[in-house]
Amino acid sequence: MIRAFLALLALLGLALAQPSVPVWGFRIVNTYPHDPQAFTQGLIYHDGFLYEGTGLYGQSSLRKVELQTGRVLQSRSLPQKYFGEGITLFQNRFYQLTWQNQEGFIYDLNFNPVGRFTYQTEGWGLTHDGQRLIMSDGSAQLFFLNPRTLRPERTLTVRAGGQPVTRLNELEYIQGRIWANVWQTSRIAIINPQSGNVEAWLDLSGLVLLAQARNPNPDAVLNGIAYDSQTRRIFVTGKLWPYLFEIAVVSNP
Ligand code: DDQ
Ligand code: CA
Repeated sequence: MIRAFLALLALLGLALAQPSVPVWGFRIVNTYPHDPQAFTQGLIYHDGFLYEGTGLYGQSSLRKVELQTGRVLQSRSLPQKYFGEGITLFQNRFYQLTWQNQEGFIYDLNFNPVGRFTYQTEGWGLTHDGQRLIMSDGSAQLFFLNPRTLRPERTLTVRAGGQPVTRLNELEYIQGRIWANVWQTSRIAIINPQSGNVEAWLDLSGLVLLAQARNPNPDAVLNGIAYDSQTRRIFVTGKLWPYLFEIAVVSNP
């Protein structure tokens, strides 16, 4: 009894010792249409266009999308047995993960297949830091892949206030931080890539409410972060969302 009490006290002390993670808000800068059939699993911005990876068996694709209209300009389907996941563009090659197939696809800028690779975990989100591809698998771990061998060279456990953050999903490397959607939540974790600490939460529940009003499907979760490094624009959307938003972070909401 006393022991349990002491253990509880120790836990409480630990919790209090952890600096709390700030929660940031957002402002909508622009609203664009988004294909409400797109089960968004990967999103990036490159050279004036969005590129999107979509999931679900038989509906998975890699697409080039016009920002202003949401129009799909080009699309390559994955074979029926693959559930498409995160995408990134590294040195003029698109990399696309699959959920439970443990197999990734590589394409050139015109979506011509140029290779495949395998991995040992599930595939969820994908981005890169200019040196390595960074991959999530639904756990609290991030894997840094050598872009030549596509083997993990480093794993990083993501923690917020000392606690592991599981279900890390779609990723984007933005100004030296890894941004990660947390599956089935309205929050993006902003992660220090050295320590794995969540430095801030970005609370997008306002956007989630907007999207849910249009599509109450429980799978229609926040997912998809893209960054235009040239103009420093940040885009977010969700699975089956009718909108894609350009947002600005408000650090004192
Ligand atoms: N993931 O994006 C969290 C990695 C996977 C989401 C799977 C959502 C289930 C949709 C229905 C699956 C039908 C087999
Ligand atoms: Ca992304």
